[in-house]
Amino acid sequence: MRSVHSPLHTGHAGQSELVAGRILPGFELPERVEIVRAAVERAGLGPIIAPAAQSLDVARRIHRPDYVDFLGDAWDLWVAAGNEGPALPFVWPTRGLRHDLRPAKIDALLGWYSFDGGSSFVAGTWAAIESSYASALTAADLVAAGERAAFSLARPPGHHAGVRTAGGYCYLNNAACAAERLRDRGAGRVAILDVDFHHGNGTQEIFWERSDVAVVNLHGDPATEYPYFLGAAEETGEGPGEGFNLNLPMPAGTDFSVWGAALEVGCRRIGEIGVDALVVSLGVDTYEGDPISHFRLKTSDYPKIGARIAALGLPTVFVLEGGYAVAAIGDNVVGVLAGFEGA
Ligand code: OKP
Ligand code: ZN
Repeated sequence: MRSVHSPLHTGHAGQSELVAGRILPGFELPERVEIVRAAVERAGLGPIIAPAAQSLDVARRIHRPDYVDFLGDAWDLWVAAGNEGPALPFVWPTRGLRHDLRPAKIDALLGWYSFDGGSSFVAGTWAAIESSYASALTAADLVAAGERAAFSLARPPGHHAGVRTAGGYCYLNNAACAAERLRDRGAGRVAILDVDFHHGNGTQEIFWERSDVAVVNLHGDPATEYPYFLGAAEETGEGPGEGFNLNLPMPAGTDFSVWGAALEVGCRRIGEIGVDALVVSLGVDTYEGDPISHFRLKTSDYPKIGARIAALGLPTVFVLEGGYAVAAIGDNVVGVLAGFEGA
C-alpha cells in the first residue's frame, strides 16, 4: 500500500505539555514519524508519496469553522502578545463558568478551544497540522479511487480533537476528516475503528449523533486512564446515532488474549452494521513497552491485528495516532500494515 507523508511535521517540535504537576517536553516527538517512515521503507511496504494540497473545507465541516481558524492563528496571536515559548493553555471554561462569551485574548482562547494542556503550539505547529490533515485526506482519496488501502504516515495525531477542542496532542481530527472524505466520495456508510490505547473522545463526539459514520473504540478504561471523561461502555450514541458508537474499555494490564477478543467483537459489529469503507485510527501505544500507556501487547501481536482488519474485506484508510515507545513504533505500525497486506 502507499503511505502519504510530508516533512512539514518536523516543525512541530519543542512543544511542552502539562503532566503530573510539571511542564515537560512533549512525548509526541518528530522522531516517532521518522522511525515509522524508515520502517515502511525497510519493509518495502510500498511507495511513500506527498499529500496533495487540500482545502480546509472538510475540516470546517467536522470542526467548528472558528476553531479551525483559531488553530491557524494561535501561534501568531501568542507571539503578538509578547510570548516566546510554546503556547500552552492554562485556564478552561469548565462547569460553573460562562460558555457564551468567546474571549478576545490569546491566553483565554487557548483554554476556550482545548480540554487539556496536552496540545501546545510552536512556530511550525499549524503547518504540521495542515500536512497531517492533507495526508489523511489524500490517503482517503486513494482508497476512494479504488486502492485497497492507504496509510497516512503523519503527525500530529487527531483522535482526541473534538468539534471545537484540541487536547491529547491532537488538533484536527484526521481520521474523522478521512471518514467524511470517504462519504463525500460516495461511501454510504463508513466505520472508524480506533485501536489506540486511549479512547478517541474527539471522534466519538464528532459522530455521536450520526448513523453514517459508525465508531468503534478499544481502549483503556476511562475510569483510570486518559482521557477520563469519555469512553465508558454505556456510551452508544444519540438520536440517529444511537447504536452507532461502541466502546470496549479494558483494564490496565490487558494483553492480546483479552484485547484480541475485543477486536473480534468490534470487527463483528462493523460487519453487522454493514459499511462501505473503514478508517483505522492506528495507535500502537497498546504496546507493552509504551511509556504512558498500560496494555501489554507484544510486537508479534500487531500483524494479527492487521490480518483481522483485512478480513473485514473493506477499503481501508490507516491513520497514524499514538505510540510513544519510539524504538518499537516502526516495527509495531509496519506489523499491522504488513499483517493486513499478507492476509
Ligand atoms: C494521545 B494519543 C501522560 C498522561 C497522558 C496525554 C496522553 C495523550 C495520548 N503521563 N497525557 O491517544 O496517543
Ligand atoms: Zn493514545
